[in-house]
Amino acid sequence: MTVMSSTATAVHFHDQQPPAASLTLRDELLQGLRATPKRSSPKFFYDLRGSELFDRICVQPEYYPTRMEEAILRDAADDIAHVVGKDATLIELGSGASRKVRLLLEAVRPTSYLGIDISRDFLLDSTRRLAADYPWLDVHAACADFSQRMTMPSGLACDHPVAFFPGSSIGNFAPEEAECFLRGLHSLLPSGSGLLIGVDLIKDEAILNAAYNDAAGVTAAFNLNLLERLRHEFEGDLDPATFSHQAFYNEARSRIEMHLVSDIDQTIRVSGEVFHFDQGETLHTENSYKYSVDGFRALAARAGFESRALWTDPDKLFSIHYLERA
Ligand code: AVJ
Repeated sequence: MTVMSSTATAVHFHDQQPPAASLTLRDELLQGLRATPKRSSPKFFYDLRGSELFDRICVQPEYYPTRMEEAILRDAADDIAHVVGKDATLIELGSGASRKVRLLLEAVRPTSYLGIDISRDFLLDSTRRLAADYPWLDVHAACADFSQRMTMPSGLACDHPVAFFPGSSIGNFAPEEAECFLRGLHSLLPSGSGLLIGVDLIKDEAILNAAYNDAAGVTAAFNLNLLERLRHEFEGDLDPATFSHQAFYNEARSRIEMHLVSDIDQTIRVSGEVFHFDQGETLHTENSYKYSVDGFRALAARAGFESRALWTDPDKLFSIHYLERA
């Protein structure tokens, strides 16, 4: 299916996802709520409102990852173009607003771009704008859950695929899951393909804690929006005002943990099922793992990706790796 935007620029759209609130998503959600401790996959954050709130997180002064990664991409664009090479197909995993890739397009000049995201409306909107702004670029959009098994959409020229996975989204996976995810990419991509990946670095705890507890409360709103989504999309019967945002660095596991804490002892209902929260009990909503440069290289190597280049900012807050599929 090809969807025309108002500026009549074509985006080739590939719907690879069952409709929102499908049985599998609902089952996954309920499974997490039944577990001890209660948990929810971070992908549930990203409804339209959640994606908008995430975009606002990215411009909060305490949230350094986006600013640092963009600065690195801007500074290193020509170097990146050099290692990526000519006639690439850039495949962005979790493309969101497709803003970061803009920093690379003029330098890298790929033949085509494929944005993959779970938030359908957000994806369509941002890839349409990209197609309008870069008329020379063949733009594709696939609505899919890239944490599940994926297939390459048909009609996309793919002589030199380069996956682009910015934002340290890899940090949402536990290290063993990250390795498994990279193995999946390894089997999807031919030998010689590239992987340009942003990875947040281990650093002073105070900087990490501040980044996930911004003074304007945007990260809190993002976390709490999950409860609104439960209400509207999954027949949730609960009062979001009875939960609080919690985020802290777990040093032993090199990860930020986000939780929704129940302020009271209560029973809620989701999709007709009853869940009890003790006062202070949490729903664990996200992990964001941090790596050292060598730690991430070792993980990638175990999945069959060899380190080709690395860029960081002067304070070593954030890193961008270029890896080649062996
Ligand atoms: C998109 C997973 C990289 O872990 O920093 C930001 C998500 N959560 N603030 C991160 C997030 C709270 C973000 N990632």
